[in-house]
Amino acid sequence: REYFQQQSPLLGNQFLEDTELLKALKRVLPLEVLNEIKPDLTQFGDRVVNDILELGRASENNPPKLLQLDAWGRRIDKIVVDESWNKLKDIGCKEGLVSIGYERKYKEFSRIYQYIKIYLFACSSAVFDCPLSMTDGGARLLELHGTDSMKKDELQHFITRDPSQFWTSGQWMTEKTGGSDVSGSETIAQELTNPSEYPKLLSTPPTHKVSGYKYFTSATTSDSSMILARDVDKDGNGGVSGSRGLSVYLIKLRTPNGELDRIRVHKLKNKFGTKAVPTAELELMGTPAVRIGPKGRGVPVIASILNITRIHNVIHSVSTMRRCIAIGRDFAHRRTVFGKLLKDNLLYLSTLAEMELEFRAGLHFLLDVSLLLGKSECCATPETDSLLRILTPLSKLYTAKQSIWVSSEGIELLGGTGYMEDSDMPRLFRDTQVTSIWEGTTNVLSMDVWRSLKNTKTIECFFKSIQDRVSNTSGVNQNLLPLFNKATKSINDSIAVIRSVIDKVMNGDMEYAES
Ligand code: MFK
Ligand code: FAD
Repeated sequence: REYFQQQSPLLGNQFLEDTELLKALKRVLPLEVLNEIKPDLTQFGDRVVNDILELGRASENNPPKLLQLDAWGRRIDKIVVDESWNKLKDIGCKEGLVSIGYERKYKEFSRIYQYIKIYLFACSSAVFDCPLSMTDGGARLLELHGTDSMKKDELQHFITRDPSQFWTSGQWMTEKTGGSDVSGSETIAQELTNPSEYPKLLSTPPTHKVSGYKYFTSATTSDSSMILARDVDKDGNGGVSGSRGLSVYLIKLRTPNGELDRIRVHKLKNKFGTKAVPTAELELMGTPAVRIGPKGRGVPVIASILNITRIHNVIHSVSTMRRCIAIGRDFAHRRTVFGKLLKDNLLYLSTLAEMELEFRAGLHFLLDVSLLLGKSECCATPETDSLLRILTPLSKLYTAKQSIWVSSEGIELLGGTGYMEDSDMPRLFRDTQVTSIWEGTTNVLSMDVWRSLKNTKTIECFFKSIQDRVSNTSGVNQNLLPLFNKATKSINDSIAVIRSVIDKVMNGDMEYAES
């Protein structure tokens, strides 16, 4: 007997099929830029559902392993990753997933081009966007705070398109004492008395050695890392307490023969998601390091990474929403229930529509923040910088929460099969669950939004940008104008309420603030 066989949902070219993306790009990019980058986005839209997706699946199915001891009991602490993971690194490099943002061929629009490529890549790549995001952040940190020799050397390794020269970089802040609050960090940096005794692994000879236990270190197969450490004297004493005693240090993880340089990997984390990304608990054991930026300014210096990786987080969240919807929409054309295809079922469509709304909001948010970042790098004004400062944490915290909801719905869209590992939906859900935790939890980012609002200029820019947008009726369907006007009024009313809250708090009415 022949039994019924359900057709599986299929993914087509992820750029060409994404009609909202094309509309949104027309809004934010000059036509000549869009026309120039379209062929590249089109070829990449194909790759992410072919070879890249296959590599991502292979990485996911062969997660990293830690070999702590060799056959003779010698500590080697080797993290073994599947070959597919290394291939994803090469592809990321050759496709310019970091470099496009620094070549700046399209000036302030380059970030949009770069980030849309990563948006296409993220959900097929087993979260290889994680190491790329930290490398991007590291590159920005070096541009802003690196020495001339770092800009000529290490920065070039981060932004090259030559895989044989490409370095990825980590960002090691979190310790057992805290990830949101790094003030209790125990890792110390001691000035070296004998730098010449250390091999020269970076462009600058090491100035310090760092020692301490880092509790979460993602992409631990990276070539280098930026770490927070507390400056102490040569004997390991003294040091300013709290976060004002911390500085940023750059380390090279391995010696030329591939062995970790005075680093012990104690374990690989057993994670809910991001299974292909090696995340370790490790100990720095006097690892040679070079300070970047001023002593004691570690938090604001490393914030230049955070402000980039938080945008990558937005990319990942929005990409997840889009991928779940793409799978669900295709399925709706293939699955029949109660005599008709799901695509003709209004209740099913209304679920998809709610998901689509969150996705579109997130996509436009992402493009606006990417453009602001591009502007702040190429043609900054006080307004762009103020808006970027508040919209970065806001977009990260909002899209993370929404992508968790959308991907949970995504599982249900496919019914029982959606709950099966090989439908891809559980992986998308698990991988996006972390977006509300790493790079600052929702509460911590809310505090960051609040901190940025303490600057009155930021408040003015923020509300003006919203009001400009809601008063612009061009492109609004005439039939929907009354609804649009109603929404505009409600947004303006909300702004008035928020303003009065901010005023009261700024004037010291803390009782009101707490209530
Ligand atoms: C796939 C996509 C993404 C992939 C991700 C890759 C995996 C990586 C995973 C990670 O999670 S890496 C670790 C991420 N860790 C965090 O995000 C830490 C979360 N905690 C915070 O953000 C806290 O708010 C913070 C550590 C910054 C609090 O530290 P402090 O020392 O109590 O901060 P304080 O006193 O508020 O600020 C110190 C200075 O830094 C101030 O400048 P001034 O000294 O000049 O006044 C602040 O203005 C400045 N600052 C803080 N946050 C800033 C900032 N400046 C610019 N931008 C910011 N975001
Ligand atoms: P805590 O800071 O202890 O937070 C616990 C709870 O308290 C949270 O709900 C939080 O929202 C809440 N909270 C904290 N402060 C406040 C406040 N002021 N007001 C209200 N509520 C508050 N870190 C790195 O440095 N490098 C990495 O590569 C890295 N990779 C990671 C990979 C994964 C998969 C994960 C899960 C984490 C990774 N982290 C990494 C760590 C991550 O950044 C931290 O877990 C995160 O910042 C939260 O810190 P915590 O775990 O110490 O939680």
